[in-house]
Amino acid sequence: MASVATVTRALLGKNVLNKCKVVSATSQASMKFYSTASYENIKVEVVGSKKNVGLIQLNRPKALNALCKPLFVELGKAVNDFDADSNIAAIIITGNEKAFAAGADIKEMQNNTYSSNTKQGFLREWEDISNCGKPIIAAVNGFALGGGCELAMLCDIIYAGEKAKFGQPEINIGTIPGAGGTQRLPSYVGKSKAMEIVLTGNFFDAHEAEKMGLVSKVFPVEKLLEETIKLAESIGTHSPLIVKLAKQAVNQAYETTLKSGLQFEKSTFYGTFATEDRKEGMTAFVEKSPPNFKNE
Ligand code: CO8
Repeated sequence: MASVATVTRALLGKNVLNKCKVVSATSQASMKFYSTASYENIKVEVVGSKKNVGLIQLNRPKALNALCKPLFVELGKAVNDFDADSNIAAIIITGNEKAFAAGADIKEMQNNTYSSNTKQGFLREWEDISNCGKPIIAAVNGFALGGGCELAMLCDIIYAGEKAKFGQPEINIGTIPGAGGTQRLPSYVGKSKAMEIVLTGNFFDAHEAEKMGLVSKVFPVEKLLEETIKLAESIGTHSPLIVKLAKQAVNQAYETTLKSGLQFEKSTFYGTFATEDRKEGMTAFVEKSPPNFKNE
């Protein structure tokens, strides 16, 4: 299956990424974090014309990117590193054309017990993803099943290739979704759809996912990464501080009651008036000039 480098090289070859130059992970001292060499289950690159987009590709193609613990430990580290890097505006998580991720690794968890899951906090590394302050975009081609669908839902925006297949098939293997499939899915697609998906284990395609509101946009398979990088770059034109606050505020809509969510939103909105970037943004608008945000 094509690697990130292969995909981006192919795109560059077609001249479609001429504004989204791929930066070698080791080409700049400031990017020493992102040497892929230290990872076995993911690949990490910095992309975009401003080198401000962190790209993480899940890389267990033979297992359809099944989410084993070592993969999740690496993914959590890569997300944390990008979150801590002030050069990075947004993060993309992707897979390959056949699979975003076909779920938690069934072979790894086959012999787990209730007691071992509880004692070890099975897959607690997943929390690293939801704790990230920067926007994370899932670029989903191929299967996003079980934990793969839940990983996509942990991200802030989902873009999909037209052959993507989503589903929560845990019911087929005698379990239930364990990382948000019973909680996030209903709030994104409504109770009846979520019940149907969770109780049947049936897959649904990218266009259905878009119709339900799970996915923002669907693209031809080969355009997906390019379009996702463009989206990340567009977010990257805004104040990182305000982007972070906006992300927190939208998340409140899903993580709290409407009343306290609206209160949180109002106080965050008021709070933006204590920032230089809010002042700059409104002044620039009134003066009809481009804003020069300082992350202050
Ligand atoms: N885990 C481990 N290995 C997998 C997984 C998986 N989830 N999915 C695929 N593989 C492996 C296959 O075993 C196979 O390996 P091998 O070549 O060694 O036999 C290889 O990937 C290729 O798979 P297939 O031959 O099956 O490929 P097909 O194209 O025929 O089928 C499917 C593709 C339909 C995706 C099929 O592989 C499938 O049904 N996979 C399982 C999907 C699934 O049930 N996912 C849900 C898993 S449970 C889960 O995710 C719970 C999450 C809970 C999180 C809790 C957090 C606290």
